[in-house]
Amino acid sequence: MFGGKKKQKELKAPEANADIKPKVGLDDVVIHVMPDAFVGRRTEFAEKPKPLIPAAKPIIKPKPIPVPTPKPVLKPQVKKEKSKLTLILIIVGILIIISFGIAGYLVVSSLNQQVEQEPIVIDEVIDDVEVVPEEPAPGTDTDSDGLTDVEEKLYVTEPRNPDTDDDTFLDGNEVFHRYSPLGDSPATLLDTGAVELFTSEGGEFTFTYPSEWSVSGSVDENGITTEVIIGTDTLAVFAVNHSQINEGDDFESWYGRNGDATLRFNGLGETLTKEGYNAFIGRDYRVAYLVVDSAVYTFEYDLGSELSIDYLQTFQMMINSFVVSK
Ligand SMILES: [Ca+2]
Ligand SMILES: [Ca+2]
Ligand SMILES: [Ca+2]
Repeated sequence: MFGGKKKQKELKAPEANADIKPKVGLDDVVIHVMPDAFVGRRTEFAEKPKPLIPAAKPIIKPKPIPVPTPKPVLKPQVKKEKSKLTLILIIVGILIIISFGIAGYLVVSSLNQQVEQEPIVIDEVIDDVEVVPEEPAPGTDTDSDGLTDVEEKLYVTEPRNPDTDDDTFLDGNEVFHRYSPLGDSPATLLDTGAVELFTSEGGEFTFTYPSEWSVSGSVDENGITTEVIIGTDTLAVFAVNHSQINEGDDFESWYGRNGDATLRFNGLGETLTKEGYNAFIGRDYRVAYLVVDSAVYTFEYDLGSELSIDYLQTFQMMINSFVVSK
């Protein structure tokens, strides 16, 4: 088949060559020369006629208004600030809760401690009261005349007048010396009736004591009064004991055997009574040892359970009034 077409092309080749134009020779060239009138003149072009309808200005596409994209930083800042604020609020809230918790714990624990400690404190106070007894104190002397308010009743003197009879001698001083604090007549305390005279069973000794008080003496098998007890209008008690110093002994040796074991002999005060007897004053002025020859008369002011020392001046009065009858 292909062989047949090749033969046809070969047959048409001479016809195609007949259409080829012949080569151009010099005779066929036309040379255009510029006329002299136009040589050196500038080329001018006629102005382009303006179009009747102005060309529509190209529509300027409005530039897209740049929408300011929100700064991405702001939102995070707000978020951050918000988150910071939230964090702070959370922290503050936690702190408040913790504070309330601690405060509540402290209150509860303190209440518990109070509840637990109160009985202990009370026990301690009770123990202290039991362990440390209250020390006795001098009785009240309102007018400072040497007599307590309680003693002023015994001698019918004025508790708010230091010199009831206005004789320049204080009430207490007059009782101490056994004078009447109520005036010149009667002159002595015994005469006023405020005190009475006690005489021992065998008449060995006498002394005065407040009339309102009670007195009782004990006598040994020889009929000698060995002890006198004076009861007061309080729980306090006065006592007078009579004892003998052994032959060859003195009062110091007697005191070593019979005296106050808690007070040495050198700790005793020494004085003379108004009747001229040697008196050794013991502890707190509430013990006195009157030494008369070989006899020792011990005066003792026993407070009992009283905490007010109300009769110290009366105690002195009794000692000063003591007389040994030979
Ligand atoms: Ca007084
Ligand atoms: Ca008085
Ligand atoms: Ca007086």
